[in-house]
Amino acid sequence: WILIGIFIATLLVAAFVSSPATAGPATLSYANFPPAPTFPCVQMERWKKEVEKRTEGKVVINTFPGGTLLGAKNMMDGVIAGQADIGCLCMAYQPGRFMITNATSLPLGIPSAKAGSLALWELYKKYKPKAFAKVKVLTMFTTAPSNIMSKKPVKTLADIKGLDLRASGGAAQILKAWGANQVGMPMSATPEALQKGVVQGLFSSLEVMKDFKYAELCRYVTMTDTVIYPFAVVMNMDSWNSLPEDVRKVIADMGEEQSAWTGTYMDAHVKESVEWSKKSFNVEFTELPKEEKAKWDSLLSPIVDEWIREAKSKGFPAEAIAEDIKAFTCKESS
Ligand code: 3IO
Repeated sequence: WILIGIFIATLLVAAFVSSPATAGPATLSYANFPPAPTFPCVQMERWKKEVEKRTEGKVVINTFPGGTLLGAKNMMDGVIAGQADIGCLCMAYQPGRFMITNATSLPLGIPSAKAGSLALWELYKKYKPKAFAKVKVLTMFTTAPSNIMSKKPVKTLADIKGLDLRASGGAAQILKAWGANQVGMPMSATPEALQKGVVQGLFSSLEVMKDFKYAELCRYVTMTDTVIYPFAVVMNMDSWNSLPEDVRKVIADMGEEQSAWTGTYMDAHVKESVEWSKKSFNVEFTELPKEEKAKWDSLLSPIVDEWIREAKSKGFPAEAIAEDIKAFTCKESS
């Protein structure tokens, strides 16, 4: 009887230990580099809430905004190494590392964050770039098209010549083509650079006028609506594989929805930020006259050709990538 008792007890313990239902919820850390009120963190909180709800308590997600767990430039490697289970990164901060997805920040005419986000997600699904082989990609999205925010008015190419403006990746290439003195740094380093006068402005999507209070320092906006910044949310492969199958399905099924949600949120939030900047700081918005705009645009035309040459030399199907981005963008904006 004693032996039978021990046998039954052993079975019970084994069942308890191996059953995921009794193991309690999986706890995941999610790292982000900019401050909590900014759009990458707003989408992070939305995703956390939806995943926790849809998995009915099987997952708990602890979010770390503001670079408290991983910073802008070590996000990808930090997630690969398991310092965070999940991380949100701006791919423009490592242009050579993410050749295919960063091609979305060529001047190819992406008109909105919604169209850009879905085109980027489609591009990722089609090419499955090797750059992501070591992680599980949960979603991708883009900012709205970039505009110039500056302490001085910029109305002509002469005004932008030599001006210290901050950007990264594809957007930085565009500033260079316009003759600005382009200064590269992540968005999270920009408030201090603006404050200290290291830069006279920046080139990014306009929701930052409100979310980072840049409108206080940058009283001028020049509308160019040129180029987006692409983002990815990635998960450590072991953390992903350790999740129960039904949880993985919920998360995988959310990839496209989260991309569209973030694009839609971004486009609406840009409008709100523009109105807020006008009302709160009397920010002056400049639309370039047609002839001036034509001059600015003509300086951008070599950029795509140069990228195609470089990407081809590295073995990428460069023309097909550029054509696909245009086609996916058209499809998503119609
Ligand atoms: C961005 C990055 C972090 C928080 C808000 C943001 N809005 C636009 C961006 C794009 C970007 O990464 C950049 O560096 O301009």
